[in-house]
Amino acid sequence: MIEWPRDAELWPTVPAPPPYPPPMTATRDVLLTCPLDCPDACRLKITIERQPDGSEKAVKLTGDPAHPYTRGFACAKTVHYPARQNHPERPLYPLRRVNPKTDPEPQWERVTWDEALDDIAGRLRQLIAERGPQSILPYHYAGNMGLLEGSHVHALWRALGAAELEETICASAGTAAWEVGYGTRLAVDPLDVPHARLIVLWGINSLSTHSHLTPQITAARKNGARVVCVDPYRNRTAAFADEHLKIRPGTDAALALGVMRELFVNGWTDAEYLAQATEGVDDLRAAAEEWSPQRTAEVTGLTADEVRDFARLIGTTRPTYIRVGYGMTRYENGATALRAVTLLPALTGDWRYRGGGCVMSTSGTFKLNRRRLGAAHVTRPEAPRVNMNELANALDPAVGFGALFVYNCNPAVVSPDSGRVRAGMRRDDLLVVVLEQAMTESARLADYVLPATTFMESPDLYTSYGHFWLGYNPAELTPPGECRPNSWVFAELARRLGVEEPSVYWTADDLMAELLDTDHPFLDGLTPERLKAEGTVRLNVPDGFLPYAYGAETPSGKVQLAPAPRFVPVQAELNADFPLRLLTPPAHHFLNSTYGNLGNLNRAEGGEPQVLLCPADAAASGVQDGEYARLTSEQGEVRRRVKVTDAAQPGVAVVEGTWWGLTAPDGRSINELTAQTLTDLGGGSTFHNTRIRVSPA
Ligand SMILES: Nc1nc2c(c(=O)[nH]1)N[C@H]1C(S)=C(S)[C@@H](COP(=O)(O)OP(=O)(O)OC[C@H]3O[C@@H](n4cnc5c(=O)[nH]c(N)nc54)[C@H](O)[C@@H]3O)O[C@H]1N2
Ligand SMILES: Nc1nc2c(c(=O)[nH]1)N[C@H]1C(S)=C(S)[C@@H](COP(=O)(O)OP(=O)(O)OC[C@H]3O[C@@H](n4cnc5c(=O)[nH]c(N)nc54)[C@H](O)[C@@H]3O)O[C@H]1N2
Ligand code: SF4
Ligand SMILES: [Mo]
Repeated sequence: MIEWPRDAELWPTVPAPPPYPPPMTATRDVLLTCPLDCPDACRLKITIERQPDGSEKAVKLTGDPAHPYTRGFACAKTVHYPARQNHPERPLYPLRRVNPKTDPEPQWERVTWDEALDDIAGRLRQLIAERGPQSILPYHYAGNMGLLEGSHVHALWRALGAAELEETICASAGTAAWEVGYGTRLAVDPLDVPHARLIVLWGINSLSTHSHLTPQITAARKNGARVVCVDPYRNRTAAFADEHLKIRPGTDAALALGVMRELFVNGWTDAEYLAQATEGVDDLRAAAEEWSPQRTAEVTGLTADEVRDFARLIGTTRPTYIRVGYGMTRYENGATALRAVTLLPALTGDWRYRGGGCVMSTSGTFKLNRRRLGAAHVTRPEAPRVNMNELANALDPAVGFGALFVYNCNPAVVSPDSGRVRAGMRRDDLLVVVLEQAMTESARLADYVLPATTFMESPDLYTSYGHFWLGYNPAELTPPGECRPNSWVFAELARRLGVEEPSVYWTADDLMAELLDTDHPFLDGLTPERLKAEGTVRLNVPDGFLPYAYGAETPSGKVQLAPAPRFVPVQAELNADFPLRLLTPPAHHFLNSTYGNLGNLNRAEGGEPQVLLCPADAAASGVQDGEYARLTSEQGEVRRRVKVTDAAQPGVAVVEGTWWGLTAPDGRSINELTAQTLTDLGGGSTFHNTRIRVSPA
């Protein structure tokens, strides 16, 4: 028999059972705006899963079914964002390079944030003292489109008086051209596209690069609309269209002028619109007069009948919706090309019809108070300006930059003449800091790699260049390791450098209050509280918005047709040495160089970059399908596998996508072939201007 002690205190204490472990499968769904440089700015539904150790991880991503424009799907690339976010090589801690940057394989030591920032700040302070703040070159683009992490964080550099980087790599030629004709970049509501009877996709591979326009185009098609694609090669969009005009590269201004002539000759212009809303029609008529269908055909490589039929279609179909991309702008004569094309709806009066007109970007509808965004108000007029397309030149030692600070950008891959860019980054007298989410080839050339957060890990606001919704993202995930938002890194550097400008230290809340502090009717009732509560809010752009029906936001208040755009051929002519024009447009499964480190997306793109050649050019170059070939330009040489296809036209070679050099057979970026040449207006990039020869490898 057991004898129990009478005194309860003598009983053995039973330890409390441990709490039930959280179920391993617990998940929650969150809604966030896609931060990538893409017009669609999708509202995404992201599934976050709690891990056994209590941490959380994004595991699945799709589109928000409730968002009227996103319509429940994400693109073929961003559905894989979780793999990029959880990538095994994602930098999680500050890293300092321990071997020379000229060694092919970088070696790193992990350092604390304090060590890294103290040393970087010390070196910047020394540079400022010895050579002035203008010896610091920040380099950035739109890896993150957030108004805080993408746009506002430049405030530090302006407060310091560092060199002012002109962000020209993508849209500046188009923007400058649009401004001449129309002023601010306003646009037709993408949800009005189903009203269009003719859709022209002109120099845009929209099925790949603007995929949420596709349901709208399909709806228009169901209503009987025709779809025409104008592009030098048969891309996905051309294959989808009812008709493909395989234009010779760099000749769009000629085609637009040829169409205009037919509009004038056949009386397909809208006299009332021209009188009320435009200025300079006589100059445009005179410029168009020279462009008979025959001459237009000779220059553009189309037939005279194709030119006539295209003009008739545009002239007699209301509403016609023209969606231009940046493809035609990436030439020496690119801004003029875009200006010519975008003036077509001013002749036909399409701006007066719902679903008619032309769209390049909706950016101008976001009438935010941008006065102090990026501390623009403290920009110093004496700060040297550097066109980002000329980075290769800027990194020449003679120019005198002592520090390069890269964020939201991957210049070793995406910038023109990238062979020289890489050589410049390797200079041992240049401090290179790369703030990154991925171990990119730019990061591999850094003295310091600093680990950045992603859009799920820090709060931000997002506009769009393809629709009218403003987005707000709270931070939904705790950053892994020691990743930090750009804004945190810059504030910490600013503190160390004694920067007093208050806007440098703004949080997302401060910035939101500032940006929404405006009386513009498009932002009526759009308060920070509402934006935070709803997450995505449509601007108060009126339903059935007709942006240029009565004129434009130009100094005259009218759409400016004069001075008329005039066709000037690309000066870098094809010749016996360089008989082919090389186009390097975006790949379906990458977003610029983002996603280039995901194996499955590389495989979806064919496993390695390929050069498309038509059978005649392959034969003339002595190369065969499936073999490697050398591609040589005035800038450099790369090796690529050949794909012989009639998708390409004679005289045109195509390599889709800015692949990581690491995934190419020779380790080289395609931009080793492209040049720093600038556009006729806006200082833009001219990636498709490149002339090359192809020879057996
Ligand atoms: N899947 C995917 N989507 C993306 C991107 C991506 O990399 N991948 N990038 C994003 C970014 S940053 C941007 S700027 C946009 C760019 O998206 P787009 O504007 O669609 O891309 P572009 O490089 O301008 O090329 C578009 C098309 O123009 C054609 N083109 C080239 N030269 C000419 C010409 O002389 N005349 C005409 N008519 N067409 C020509 C090219 O062959 C190509 O098919 O896409 C965004 N979306
Ligand atoms: N040959 C050729 N070259 C081209 C083009 C072409 O068509 N042909 N297209 C051009 C165009 S249109 C563009 S827009 C440029 C784009 O060039 P980039 O702006 O360099 O775009 P990505 O290659 O996507 O690289 C963006 C980088 O930013 C990083 N990033 C993203 N979010 C953050 C963040 O919050 N913080 C930090 N610190 N980093 C972040 C990503 O990890 C990624 O490595 O490329 C241009 N280059
Ligand atoms: S990359 Fe573009 S299409 Fe893809 S999810 Fe982001 S915004 Fe949408
Ligand atoms: Mo771009």
